[in-house]
Amino acid sequence: MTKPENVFEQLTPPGEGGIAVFGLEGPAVRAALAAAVSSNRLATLVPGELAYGQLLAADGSMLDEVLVACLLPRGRCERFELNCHAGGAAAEAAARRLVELGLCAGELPPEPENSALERAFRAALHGLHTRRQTTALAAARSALEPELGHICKLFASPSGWEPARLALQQILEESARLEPLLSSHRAVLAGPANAGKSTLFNMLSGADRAITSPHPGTTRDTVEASVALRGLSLRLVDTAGLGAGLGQLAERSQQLSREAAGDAGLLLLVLDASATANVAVEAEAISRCAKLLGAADKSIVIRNKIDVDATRALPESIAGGAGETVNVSALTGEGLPELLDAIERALLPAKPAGGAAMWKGECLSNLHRAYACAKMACVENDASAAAAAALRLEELRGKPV
Ligand SMILES: Nc1nc2c(ncn2[C@@H]2O[C@H](COP(=O)(O)OP(=O)(O)O)[C@@H](O)[C@H]2O)c(=O)[nH]1
Ligand SMILES: [Mg+2]
Repeated sequence: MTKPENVFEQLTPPGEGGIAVFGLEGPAVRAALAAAVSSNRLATLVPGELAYGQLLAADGSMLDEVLVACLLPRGRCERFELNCHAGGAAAEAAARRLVELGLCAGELPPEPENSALERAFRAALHGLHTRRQTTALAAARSALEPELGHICKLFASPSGWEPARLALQQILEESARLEPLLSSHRAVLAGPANAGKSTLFNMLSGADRAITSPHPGTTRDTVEASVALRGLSLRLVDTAGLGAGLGQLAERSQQLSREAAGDAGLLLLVLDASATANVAVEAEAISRCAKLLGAADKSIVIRNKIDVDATRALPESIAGGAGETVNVSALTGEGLPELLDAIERALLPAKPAGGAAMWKGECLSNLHRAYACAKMACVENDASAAAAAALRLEELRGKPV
């Protein structure tokens, strides 16, 4: 008997439970669901995402409210789960509708034992926060498997060694581009008191988490929030203003700020660009800011309060520092898109091209080792090195023993 291509199976026991869950697998399952479930998210749903909608009968009447989950594919086949109300009749109606849509009731293929590669990708998915990240990881994963198969074959004859080395090099380069997209970055807002750090923090995190006020020294502790900016995952940190400290508490706050800034993957230095800034009071703060800027790996200087005016030039000690300068108003949102562009450029200097890639861990180390063997094979004309490279790749693709 030939196996039906598009299958569904009720995973929950039949009867009067609260929810019935159907597992669905096959190349035409997404199109079938999109035709019968009223959710425009279905067409682009990626693994790990849910879509809510109504399951509609052929005449357009509503059968049930449902949740569709997109699962990680097994091999090349897409997999979904359809969650609907149980209570017998609803689940039966859903099952009938799935048959009408061309799916066969049957048993889903058993979960295959995962290769090292598959396990690494599944583990990686858990650490991600944004759609851009999961889409990039899924693209890298689906391109990697066939590419490694192709490279393994190249190692079979000496004329294939150099193309194999080049192909591995491309995977490693794409992996390096993918890494900052999938990682979480610590971005620290620092600068003089009253520059607008907390206002900007609230704007970027979309919540009134940090207290803002015209009184310098309002922020004492560092405040943190996880935010997604341009699909990048950031841990955003607001800090107390730097400057001539008033008393022990202020000094301690500022020490925390400096420590936070020292840890930052990205320093966001906020300065008041308007004529309202008290330049004399800020002198000490600016010299502390310049030090932070000098020590920062990556930085952006943010000239804030341009809704008032932007007449104040950057202090010399700051203007000389590395990194981009962006004009914004944390109050009105002016300049925010440009700030997000600058943050994206700083954290993701080269965008992944959507090719085969691997993300961190043992599998990536194995790819590096395979590349080292491939290089040796090419340079030394060493057949045993070529065999070792192919073996490493087979280990990645192979099933556990
Ligand atoms: N006009 C204007 N006022 C701002 C802007 N950003 C912050 N402020 C005001 O400046 C004061 C200090 O802001 P805050 O965020 O507490 O500064 P922080 O000390 O750097 O955290 C508050 O009264 C804010 O409302 C801005 O872009 N434009
Ligand atoms: Mg503050």
